[in-house]
Amino acid sequence: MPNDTQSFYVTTPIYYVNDRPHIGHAYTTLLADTLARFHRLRGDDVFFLTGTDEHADKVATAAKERGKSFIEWADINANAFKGAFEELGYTNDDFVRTTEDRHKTKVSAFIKKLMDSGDVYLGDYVGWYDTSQEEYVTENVARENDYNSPVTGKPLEKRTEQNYFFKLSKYEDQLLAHIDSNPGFIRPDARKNEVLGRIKTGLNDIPISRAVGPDDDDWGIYIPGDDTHRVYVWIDALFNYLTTIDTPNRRKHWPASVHLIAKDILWFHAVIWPCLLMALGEDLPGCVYSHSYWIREGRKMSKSLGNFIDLPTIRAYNDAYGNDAMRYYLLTQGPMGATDADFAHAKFIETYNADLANGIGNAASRVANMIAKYFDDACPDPGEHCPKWQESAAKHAAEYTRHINDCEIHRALASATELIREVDRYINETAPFKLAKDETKRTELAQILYNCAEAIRIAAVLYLPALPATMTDLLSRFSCEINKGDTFDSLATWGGLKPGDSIVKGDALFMRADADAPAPEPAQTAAADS
Ligand code: ME8
Repeated sequence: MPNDTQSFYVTTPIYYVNDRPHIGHAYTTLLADTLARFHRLRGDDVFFLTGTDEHADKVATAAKERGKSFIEWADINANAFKGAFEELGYTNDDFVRTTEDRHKTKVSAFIKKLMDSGDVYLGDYVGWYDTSQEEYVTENVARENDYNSPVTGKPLEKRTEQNYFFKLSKYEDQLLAHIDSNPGFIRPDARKNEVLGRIKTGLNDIPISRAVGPDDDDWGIYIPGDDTHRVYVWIDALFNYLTTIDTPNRRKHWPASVHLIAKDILWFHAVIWPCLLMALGEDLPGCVYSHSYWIREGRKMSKSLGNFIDLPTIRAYNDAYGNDAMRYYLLTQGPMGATDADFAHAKFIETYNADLANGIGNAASRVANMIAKYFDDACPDPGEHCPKWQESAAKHAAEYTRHINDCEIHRALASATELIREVDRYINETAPFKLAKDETKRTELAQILYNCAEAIRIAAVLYLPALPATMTDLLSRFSCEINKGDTFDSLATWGGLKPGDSIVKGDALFMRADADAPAPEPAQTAAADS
């Protein structure tokens, strides 16, 4: 590893196990996977964590509805998430379940520490509880929404509880100062402004426990020294980011570099979690990146509409167009900024054809074909390297790196796509297929085809974290095997291709897709256990 090796710790939300994974879960985990792959390639010491959040009321309710015990249902769905992420090729280093002892014992220890320091105290709480979201909403929010959930529209419940409270109010100034002096802490800016607006209306202390009811099963994490209260599921869940790496070998990864989440859970991550960390004397994460929502063909995805893009649908797309094609669509067209993104089949095909089949796929095959034909499958000798191309490739690689460091993966990929467009324009302008007819133009032809091949090789390096299978294939066809010790920077530097290196044509990386073909349908399988 290079000397400037840095720790890179990326997390996803841990997902509720009341139901199966869908595209939203896959999407956030894919973003994390892409960042993790990039940082591994950069030579960083990467830790990528995902997992499941299991002690929620809605998990217990879903289990009861199916006549299963809480843990039976949690096991089924946690395995479904684990299996899905494996199938989709995500490279998480660990998968945490909040029902595991390694998590539970550490949550108790952290809560104990907060009780000892006086940051957690016992008091009374009366409020409006949103059971569908497992959270209390403020009186204002309840009133504005006619006492229905602002997210799902389901009726709110008035609850009075004796609770353990966390002194959130105590950390308001410290949090504001942190947000102010770390402009990249909450991203994108639109989300930061929302959070700031809400903090400025004042932070109240928050309940962090729930009374244990007479019929409750034995699940959750008890408040230390009080088995009549359990740790509120949200507090239990947030701690996963710390409990999983709170071991002698993994502690070096704290603080997390990036917590990837969607807008629904921003407040917990951008306000409550940092304040808990401040109370514990822990460093704060580098960034909370909150993306927006996938919707489907213009409509919100919901259980009642039954229109979730579920794993079988993702699998159908992967089977029809390849895993990388689906990754590319999600990564480039997904809801990275502050607006929702529509999953539309027509858009999938358009993006696939424009950037993959007619983009890097076509450029690579055109150039490999010409090298095969005019230079016997061997990389031609450019003589001197072309400063203009060197500069352009370096500029695109630098832009790519800057965007990916800001978690703007869609923008980073656009830099790679732009490099390929430049190759296309260059081929059209210089028309190497015409020069090939003139023996006196051999040197020029060699230079042009070298520049094309080398620019394509570098674009493939930039695409690699997003399109691992196809770009590994393309790079090996262009004599660029990735060996131990290679880093993103060395691989993306001009001059990697050497005269004489073999260039293999191979089959099309991305077959052109028929725009009129219907959307792939999931295979009919026996009803899942749900
Ligand atoms: O909130 N579009 O779990 P959850 C994009 N357990 N992303 C989506 C999405 C959509 N339509 N729907 C869901 C929880 N997601 C808690 C988190 S973390 C300490 C505890 C993704 O199963 C997105 O990442 O409801 C969102 O934040 C997450 O799934 C919510 O998953």
